[in-house]
Amino acid sequence: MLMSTFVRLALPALQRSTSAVTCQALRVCRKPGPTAAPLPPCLISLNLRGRHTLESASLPLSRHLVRHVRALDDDRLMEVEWEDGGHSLYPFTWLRDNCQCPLCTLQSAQARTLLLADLDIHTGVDVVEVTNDNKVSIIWPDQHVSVFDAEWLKKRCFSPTARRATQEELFLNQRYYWDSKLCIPTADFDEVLRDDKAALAWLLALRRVGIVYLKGAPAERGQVARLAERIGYLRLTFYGHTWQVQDKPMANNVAYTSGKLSLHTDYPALHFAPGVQFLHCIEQAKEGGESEVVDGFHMAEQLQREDPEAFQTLSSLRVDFTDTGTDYCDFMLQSKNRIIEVDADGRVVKINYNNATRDSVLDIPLHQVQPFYRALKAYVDIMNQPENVVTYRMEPGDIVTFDNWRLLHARRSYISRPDRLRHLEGCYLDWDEVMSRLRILRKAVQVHGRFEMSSFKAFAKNLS
Ligand code: OGA
Ligand code: NM2
Ligand code: ZN
Ligand code: ZN
Repeated sequence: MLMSTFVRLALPALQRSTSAVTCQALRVCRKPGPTAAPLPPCLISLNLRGRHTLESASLPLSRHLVRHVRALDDDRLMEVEWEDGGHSLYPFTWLRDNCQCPLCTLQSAQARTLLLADLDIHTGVDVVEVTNDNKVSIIWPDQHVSVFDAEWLKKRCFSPTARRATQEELFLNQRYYWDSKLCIPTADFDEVLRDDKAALAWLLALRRVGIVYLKGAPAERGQVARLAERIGYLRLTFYGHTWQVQDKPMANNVAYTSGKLSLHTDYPALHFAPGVQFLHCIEQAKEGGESEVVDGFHMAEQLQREDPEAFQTLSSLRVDFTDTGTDYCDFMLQSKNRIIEVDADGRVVKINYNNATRDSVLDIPLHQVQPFYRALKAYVDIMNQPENVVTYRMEPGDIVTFDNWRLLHARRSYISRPDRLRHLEGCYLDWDEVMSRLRILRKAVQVHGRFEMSSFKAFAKNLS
């Protein structure tokens, strides 16, 4: 089992701001060369911004100084010239729509109260000017006044580069791809529950790498729920709030046997599969029951390179999945999902595949059936290559947390013994809630630019 040891990364920035705090960063070991994502430029700029914040802590609003503003009336745009020489353009309509004053915004909710019905989408401006405290003020033709913070404007700049940077900061969509050489990032269960910096490092790695191992949980039920509550709330499904993976008589799912589970994502029988999964080992089998994971996004990228036709098939055909039974209550699910889900720009965003719940109903034209099987086989063959699979064995007290939209996971068959029943407790969460907690923690830890950069320097070093 290739799993990293804990490392304590001293973060001078954090130490300065929180006395003698050291940060237990998560660490990934080696990453294969060809797929190593270079450190994204946006992370570098985040770092610079973080550093700047630290050094000018008493001047949090003066990071981006406005040199000049003017109205381009013909184009109905306001142009901001920044002190560093850069320019940003903002449409009048957008500025009026996003007036931050108490008449236009419910400040306690940070939500817009201005109605679209009351928005003149052809508005001009009377006056635009820079205030003494580095804000931009606009007087509208009806004498309504809007004042915009420079930092607020900077973050909302419409240039492609700025939009990309802001979206990356909000959604952290850059991923580190890996293969069998991955050392799974590992953290301490109690520390993640107790310490915000440890929790942030956990969630950042969960997002970027897709899997984090937590050690040291009590080997009893209830721990995945505690972990879910650290984030927000768990995702209820027909298998219950949490569920017990055990060899059960009359099992309502192949997971509840001692058989082998081939590489799968959980719950493609739902149109919105759970984004994140926690599995806590309470009792392990004496023989068998080892775990395997692959990076489904990386494998999809490989498929696209090696067999574009198969990639095209799996990212376009909608496959039927089904799940019927009784658990939390009775259920009769049907779904149609693309095995490789891509966004409008062709980027892979989700894998939906569990061979056990793939329906015998296959709603595709006759002549596409054989090409479909060929494509699926090509994808599964790639993910089964030993150089792509990470194998580990869970012991009581271990919790694996992973991206169920990205990873496929498997279990080797095991010998079931009634006196030592293998027992994992699992639960699901969704990415919206996980990302929400991540953003809050990042804000709480404050020097997030520096913090993230430090974490990812550790990753990058070990990944390339
Ligand atoms: C599952 C599953 C893994 C295991 O229950 O869906 O993947 O090790 N279980 O039992
Ligand atoms: N369990 C583990 O897709 C699936 O059926 C995954 C879900 C039973 C909750 C298994
Ligand atoms: Zn207003
Ligand atoms: Zn599973």
